[in-house]
Amino acid sequence: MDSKTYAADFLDYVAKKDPAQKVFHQAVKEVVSSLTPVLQQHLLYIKERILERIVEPERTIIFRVPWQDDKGEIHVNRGFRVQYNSALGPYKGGMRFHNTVNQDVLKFLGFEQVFKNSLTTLPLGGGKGGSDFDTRGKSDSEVMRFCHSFINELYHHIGYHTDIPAGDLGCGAREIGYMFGQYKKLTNDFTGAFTGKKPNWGGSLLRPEATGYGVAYFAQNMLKNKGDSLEGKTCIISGTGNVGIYAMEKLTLLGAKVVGFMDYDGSVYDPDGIDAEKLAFLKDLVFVRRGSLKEYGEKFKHSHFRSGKKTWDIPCDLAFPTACENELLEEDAKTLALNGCKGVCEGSNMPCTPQAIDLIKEAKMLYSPGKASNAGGVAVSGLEMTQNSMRVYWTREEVDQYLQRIMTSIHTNCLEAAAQYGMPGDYMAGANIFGFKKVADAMIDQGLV
Ligand code: 2IT
Repeated sequence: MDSKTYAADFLDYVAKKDPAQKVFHQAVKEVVSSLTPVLQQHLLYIKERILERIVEPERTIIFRVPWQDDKGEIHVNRGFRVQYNSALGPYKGGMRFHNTVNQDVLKFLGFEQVFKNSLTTLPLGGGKGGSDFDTRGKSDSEVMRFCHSFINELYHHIGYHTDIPAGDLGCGAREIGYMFGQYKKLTNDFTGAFTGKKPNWGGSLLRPEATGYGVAYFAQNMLKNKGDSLEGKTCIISGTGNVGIYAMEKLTLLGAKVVGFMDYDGSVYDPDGIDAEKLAFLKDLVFVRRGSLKEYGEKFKHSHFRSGKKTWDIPCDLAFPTACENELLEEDAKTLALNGCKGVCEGSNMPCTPQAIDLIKEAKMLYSPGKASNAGGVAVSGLEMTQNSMRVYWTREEVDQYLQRIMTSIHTNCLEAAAQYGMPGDYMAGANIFGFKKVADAMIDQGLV
């Protein structure tokens, strides 16, 4: 069978099966586009119908989440957990609490997670969950009541050897704490059934920093492979959440100069670059006071806030999208290319649109897909599980060493897989191929289940 025709027919089949799930289709297409040479060489994957099996979550749980606000009003949200693939280990992946959450978004995120987790080299299956509940504007007690209600149903379906949720957009240590508390109450069992816990009751040091640090390590590896380094490189970043802020911190520590970043309201251009003092201010502004970046622009000389503007027109050597899916469009990629940008390293999941990716590749920029360069977060979640199993705590330095080693392995594995299948230097192809093969082979070993 011709693998190109098979892949095209397969994408048609996926689109017809769930016509409304557009972001999910985008994620599937991105993976399958890299797999033609793999399918050609390993017809067993076609015979075993691995693609048809791998796009279907093993199980999806959808449930009612009723909760009361501080005034006593009753609200109903929808809860989800997509238990995507357990060929390599228990389902593992974050929870997104945001009003844009629906089954389409969680299937895309869960699908990505399967390959990302495979890339980490750790024994992790893939899953994702969440709710259309928006944590923004809610009090702590409202968030607690919501999280408890959410777990009143979900506790039946998760567990230390089954499915281990963590955070994602709108779900941080506070939400993990409330969910863990209720899980423990209902099961009477103190186990590492969640990651992203606070370090004083089972969390791993460096988990909050891990995704952002990992992105910086991955960029460092990409440049090193070209005989270059981060030293003196100007960088721009998009989101100013956990991923963005800690990417800025590590990039700065590694000698780069972060000159632009943004939030929902606009972006900051700081030609002098961020430093330790400015980062401390930013962390307090974003994590503690939840204020606007406007304050940064007013406080630091030479920097200014650009209301309503994205960050991508700020000239840079490297760009790091770290906010959400489809945040970097074709026209943004064009601007980056015109400004001489040398690489785009994804910190969020699927931030570049397919058209933007084509343009980035045509312009011969380095490009790393999120499932490779943002895998540091879930990798340290895996290390949190290991520490919980052993009932030990590792130091920051120990976790950081593991993280660096894992990011280097992911980088090497991507390059080797891409070269092996005739696409040298293509990190996207390499990530998809390496991630896919490991899961596919395990599925074949385990039979039709
Ligand atoms: O997208 C991701 O990799 C995450 N939200 C983290 C998942 C995890 O289990 O730590």
